[in-house]
Amino acid sequence: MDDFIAGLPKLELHLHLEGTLEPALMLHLAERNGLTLPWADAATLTAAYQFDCLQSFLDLYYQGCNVLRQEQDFFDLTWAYLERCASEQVVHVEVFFDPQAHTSRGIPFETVLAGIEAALQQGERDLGISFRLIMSFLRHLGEDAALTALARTEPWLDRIHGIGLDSSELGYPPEQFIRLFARAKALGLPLVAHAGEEGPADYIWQAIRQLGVRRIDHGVRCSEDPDLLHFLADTRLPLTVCPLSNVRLRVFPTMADHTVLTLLEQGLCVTINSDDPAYFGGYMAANMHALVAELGASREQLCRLSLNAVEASWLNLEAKARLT
Ligand code: ES4
Ligand code: ZN
Repeated sequence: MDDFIAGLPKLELHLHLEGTLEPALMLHLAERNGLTLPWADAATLTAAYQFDCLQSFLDLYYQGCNVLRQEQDFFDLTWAYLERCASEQVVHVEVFFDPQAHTSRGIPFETVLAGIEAALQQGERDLGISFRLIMSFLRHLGEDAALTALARTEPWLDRIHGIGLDSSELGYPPEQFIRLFARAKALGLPLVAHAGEEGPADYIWQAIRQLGVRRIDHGVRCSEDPDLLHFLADTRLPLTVCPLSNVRLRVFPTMADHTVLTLLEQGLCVTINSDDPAYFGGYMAANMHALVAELGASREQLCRLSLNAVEASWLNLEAKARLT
């Protein structure tokens, strides 16, 4: 099974680049930028990765972002992730970045975009990994801040392939972001949103009906609403599920409780993704290994999960055909 997982072509559709910041790189960038972190070494930092909910993780995630200052930092972050992808046979990635987590600290948007994009282009050229780049908005900062951020990035939007919505979910339902998503749609951008991770099934409905998303990030709480399950099975509107993330953030008590294979067997277009792998204990292959070890996932199910990711991706038809 190890060889099977290693060789299976994979696509990653739910990944926060800032969540790939490994402890060693965080410490290295802190030193390079003359910053002092509260953690002396990688072991101490890793020991701090004990989360009891989404917010406890986000507090650390935004602290980690603080070491990202120069274009080279964003390049190094993205390049390290792509090298990891190449080593795991990940052939296509659709990745998020959180511009507001950087512009709010005085880092220019151009700096962030230039570093990330240069690494993605080098990855396509030298590693053969195709990509899409999704600009995500932080729901805890509210819709007006997101609209301002979107307006400021309009000069660069031809280099952005989609719009997402992430950060603290409870108390920030999708219906608070209707104007933001209408504006992004008018600009011609594909839309996705995190929904139904900690929030209820109704947040998934809101994202679909009121924001017009073409994919839901997480979405695992759809199991609580039979009508929604039927809708997702009928329409094949994809869910980008992140098993290790869900267990680390206690969306499910243990991996044995995870419902992703049930959703797969119910005919939903579910995919496997790593979310914030530096914080949650593993990249794509580790997520697949966990499904095999704890849920008894078969080779055929892993193949179907990869094929779902091809279907759910924003690749053109010709590229999809090459992967199937
Ligand atoms: C995130 Cl796991 C998760 N959920 C919501 N927002 C996020 N940003 C980074 N990781
Ligand atoms: Zn996420």
